[in-house]
Amino acid sequence: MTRTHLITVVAIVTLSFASFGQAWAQTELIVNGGFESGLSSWTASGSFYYWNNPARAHSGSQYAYFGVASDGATPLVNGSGSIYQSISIPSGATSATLSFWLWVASDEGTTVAYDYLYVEVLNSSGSLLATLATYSNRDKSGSFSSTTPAYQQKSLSLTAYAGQTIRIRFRGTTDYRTATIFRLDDVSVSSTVPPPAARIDSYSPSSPVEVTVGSSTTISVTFTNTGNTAWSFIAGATV
Ligand SMILES: [Ca+2]
Repeated sequence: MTRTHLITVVAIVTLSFASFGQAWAQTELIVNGGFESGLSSWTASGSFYYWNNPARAHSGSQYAYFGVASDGATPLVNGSGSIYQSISIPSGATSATLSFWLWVASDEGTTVAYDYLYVEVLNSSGSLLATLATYSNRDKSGSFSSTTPAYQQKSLSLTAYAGQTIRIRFRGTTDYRTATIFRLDDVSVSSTVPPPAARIDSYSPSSPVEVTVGSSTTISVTFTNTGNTAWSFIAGATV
């Protein structure tokens, strides 16, 4: 007498994504934004300098400035200068914010603007895309020789540039007389990227397939990364 046993083998296929479970990622894109390494990582031209004086820095001991000669004291007349840094804002970033601390000290009045500091966005070729903000002697917090730091934090949105490589440039100009100094410290670009996600688009075989003991079969699954950061795929199967 023969008895037939039906044995069902259940295969459990585990699909996992190595970067799942990540929180929203916040990334700092500016290097040496506090100028503690001088103008390292910044490309400077003209009369834009840095200075070491903990009493005048917003944090640390150094800051960048425009409006005064490289000796840190002589008013810069008919001057110009800039610093910029290239950054790549991740595609899919839901926010990107440029922030910095600015202290404007001037012997000019506050009625007419003579000396300027522009905050600009350029493309990777150096073409001007936008002027995000314009500051001048009208924004001064005290006289040119004032020694009490009067930094103000500024925040400007860069979200529109998600997925692009851009230059963040600070560019100054002064007129023919009367000093204005723009002190700049703790420049930051913080971007926020959502956690990764995935969608299963197709798989095969899509109908039951018989696998005999000692043999193997191939299961093919196609995914789309629907998040904004890269993930790696780990497949495991147990029988
Ligand atoms: Ca600093």
